[in-house]
Amino acid sequence: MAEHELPTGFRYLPAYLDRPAQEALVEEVRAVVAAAPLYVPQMPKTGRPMSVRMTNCGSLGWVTDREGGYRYQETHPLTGQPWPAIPAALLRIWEEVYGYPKPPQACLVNFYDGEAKMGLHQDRDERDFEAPVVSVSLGDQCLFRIGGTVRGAQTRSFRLSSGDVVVLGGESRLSFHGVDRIFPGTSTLLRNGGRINLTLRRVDP
Ligand code: MD3
Ligand code: FE
Repeated sequence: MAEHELPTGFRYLPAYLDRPAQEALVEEVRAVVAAAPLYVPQMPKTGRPMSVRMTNCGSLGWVTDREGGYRYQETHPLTGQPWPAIPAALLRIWEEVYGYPKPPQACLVNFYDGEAKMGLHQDRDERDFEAPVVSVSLGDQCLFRIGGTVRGAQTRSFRLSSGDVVVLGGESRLSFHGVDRIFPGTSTLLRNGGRINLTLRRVDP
């Protein structure tokens, strides 16, 4: 990645979803959360709680706790039940933005309240790095940061707004990224505020 540039394969699609589509997707997420409640993930080894609350839909879900660390599994860690299905509207976005030949297996649902953030990290618990990660933002804006594929490389920051889609393919698939802060009160989509991020992922090659 050249300095001042974003890694190749990174695509930012602002306002990909209009307001009615965002509202419909929020209803789908509410149904997912009703079946698979949001929970507080723990960092491996330390057990330190993350500030984001999480759940999943799809045949696999990404989970983390003190004992087991980062992993994908077929069931919700608290209910023991299979994750609910990925909503059709999300499967359509996955097909539209990249055309990957296989469907996503996991959709991680991250909920950020006004104080939540996510430190700079790579997503490398999947076995298929050819598949992109596709992110959909709903609700309050956030300050998103993306860097290179080695920690310490220059990073760039920008705001993600409700309805924005980000596609992380190619080189960007293994880039460091995180969420530095939420901007409370910047969206009317969610009655009680906050931000939802949905990331579609393929785990198996
Ligand atoms: C760049 N989520 O769930 S979405 C995550 O807004 C995660 O909740 C953030 O990082 C959020 O792992 C960022 C945008 C995103 C997602 C996955 C990526 C950017 C990425 C994977 C590789 C590189
Ligand atoms: Fe990530």
